[in-house]
Amino acid sequence: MSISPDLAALQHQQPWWKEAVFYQIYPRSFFDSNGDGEGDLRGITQHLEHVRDLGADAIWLSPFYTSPNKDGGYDVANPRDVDPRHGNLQDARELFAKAKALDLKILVDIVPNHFSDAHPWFAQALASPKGSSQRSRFHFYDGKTSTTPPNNWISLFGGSAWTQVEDGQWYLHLFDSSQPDLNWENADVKADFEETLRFWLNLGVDGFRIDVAHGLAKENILADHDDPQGLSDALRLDVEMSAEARGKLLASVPFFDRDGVHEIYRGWRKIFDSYNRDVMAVAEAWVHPPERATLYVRPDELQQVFNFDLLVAPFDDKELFACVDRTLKLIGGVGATPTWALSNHDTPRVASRVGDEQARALALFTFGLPGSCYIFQGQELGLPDAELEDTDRQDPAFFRTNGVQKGRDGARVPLPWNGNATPFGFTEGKPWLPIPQSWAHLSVAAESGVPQSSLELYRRALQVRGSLQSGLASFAWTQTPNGSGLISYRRGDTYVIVNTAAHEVSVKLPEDATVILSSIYDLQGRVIPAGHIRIAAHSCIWIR
Ligand SMILES: [Ca+2]
Repeated sequence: MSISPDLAALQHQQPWWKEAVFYQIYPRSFFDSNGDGEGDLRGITQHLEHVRDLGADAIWLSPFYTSPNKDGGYDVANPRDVDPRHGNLQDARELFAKAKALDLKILVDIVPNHFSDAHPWFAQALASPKGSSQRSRFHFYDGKTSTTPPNNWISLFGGSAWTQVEDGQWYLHLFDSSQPDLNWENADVKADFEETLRFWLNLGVDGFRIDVAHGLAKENILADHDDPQGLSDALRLDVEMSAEARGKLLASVPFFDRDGVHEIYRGWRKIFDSYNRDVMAVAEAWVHPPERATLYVRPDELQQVFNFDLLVAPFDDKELFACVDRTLKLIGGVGATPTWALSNHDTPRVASRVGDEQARALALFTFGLPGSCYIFQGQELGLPDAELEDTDRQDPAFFRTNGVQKGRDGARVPLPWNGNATPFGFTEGKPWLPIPQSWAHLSVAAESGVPQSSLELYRRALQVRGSLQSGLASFAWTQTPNGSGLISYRRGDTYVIVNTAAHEVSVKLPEDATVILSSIYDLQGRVIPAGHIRIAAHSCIWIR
């Protein structure tokens, strides 16, 4: 793909992350190098060419830090070391060196809302008296009575958000009881995270994905909420609820998106800017109303904030248009970079949520948009959520709700690499979650070189996407919802048209338009001389 000199100059000027494609690696499920059934850093190093060949610009590594792994590594016991199940610091250095050699930038996860109860600080807090500085690193309080916690908040993984310790005090955990929330008003907490940021930056990473970035500051911590279960449900994407009910509840969260979080990120930004390269961070921030997302990407704060709208949006012209248009106006309106994600490790996979054809169309639709795209490992293969037996499940959300919430394991099943029989080359041992035998045709090897495959569609699309990187200015809607199921936009000289209807729709095109990408393979490369094309149901095309 040739790039005009002007465009090349523009790309040179703008920071690398502005229109980057980030590939999210869930280390436990990427590739197992030593046969113990769990993915590891060496496995990532060995197979990083897969990410380069896909056409991604950066990797985001979900946590690989020392952890009892009760919440998929998001329960960190030492944020400045590698868990033995994933390898060691030397393996991390080798992985970072390999990424640099492949010209891939590196984001690592930072988990500032809580530590694991296996972090030395928590043992120190338990061993210290009420009111001690060791306890003040977490949220320890006396209960309302000797048997009633300080308030009625519910953990996002179910059950009370409080657990009582031996001397009668209670500690707050918005997630699992093994994940005590940190008290960000404590100076030790602030200093420790600054040390962690520097530690990884000094090892060469290019930035961070900030877990629960909206959760660090808590308000009214000793007051009850008037609908704690509703609030807890509203905060989970896998619990169905009307948008109206969800919005109403989310407007009253006392522990998320409080104004106090922003001072923390202004401090972090100063650290990022003290490095002589474009260090960036993306916030996982669930906020309401959506306008509040823009606060995280003010010029002296973070560079990106995840936009989760597409993780829940139905495959519908009006909904997609509304979601994209709102994001472009909101985020673009403050001069920040929009982000687009269809799947991640916390939500149902897009192919299961909207269907295979629709997922491919959605991918093409979003890859043309201005901003950054995040791809969750396996999304490029079109993987669905795996069906799991309850006996195989590992997500604490499943256990804390007695199985009411099935949890997120279905999206976390290891990648199928090659061969005809499960576990498809992922491991020489027994994978930590079983890989369905029905995935034989979805492995990297099975899809490579097969033009109709999801993998080859992603590879082609990301290659073509590179020629579009010209910022927000070049974007314009060319078809807004009109009842046909079609919506389309122009990006520079390229038109992206998606048909959300369950039947084909005829569209008039400029004379001699060429289909440069199609989510349904048989249109690929076709020149449309007569000016009309029939766009298949649930499909997306790029034309030029
Ligand atoms: Ca391993």
